Amino acid sequence: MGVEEGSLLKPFLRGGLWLLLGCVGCLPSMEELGVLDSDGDGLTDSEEAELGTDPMREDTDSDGFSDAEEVAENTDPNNAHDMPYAGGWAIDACREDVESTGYEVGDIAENFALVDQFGDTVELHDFCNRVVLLKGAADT
Ligand SMILES: [Ca+2]
Ligand SMILES: [Ca+2]
Ligand SMILES: [Ca+2]
Repeated sequence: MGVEEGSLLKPFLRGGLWLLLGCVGCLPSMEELGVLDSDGDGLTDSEEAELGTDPMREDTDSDGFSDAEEVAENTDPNNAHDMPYAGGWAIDACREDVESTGYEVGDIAENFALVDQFGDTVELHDFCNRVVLLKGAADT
C-alpha cells in the first residue's frame, strides 16, 4: 500500500499558504520600518523628522535643491539662503565648526562672505583645511 507523495504535501502546502496569508497583515509597514520616503526626495520620513525638514515636500526651503541634495552637499535644507555651491571650488563640511583664532599668518580669520568669479556667494569658512589667498581691491 503506497502513499501518494502529493497527498502528504497538500496539507502542509495549504497550511503554509494560510500561514503566509495570515502574516501579511502582521508585517511591519514601510513607515514602521523607517524606510518610507513620502515625497520621494531620497530621505526617509524618519531622517526628515531628525533634520526638521518637511517629509511631504522634496525641497523644504524652496531653494531649488532637494532636501537629499542639500544633505549630500552639507548645506542646510531648512535655509533658503544656504544651498549647494556650484562655483567650481571644492568646499568642505566643517564650515559650521570653524572659529576665528586671530590675525597672524596661519591663524583662522573671521568668517565673511564674498561673491566669487562664478557669481556664487561663498564664505571663507566654506574652504576648511585649505589655504586661501585673498586678493582684493577697493574703489577710491
Ligand atoms: Ca523624503
Ligand atoms: Ca523632504
Ligand atoms: Ca537650503
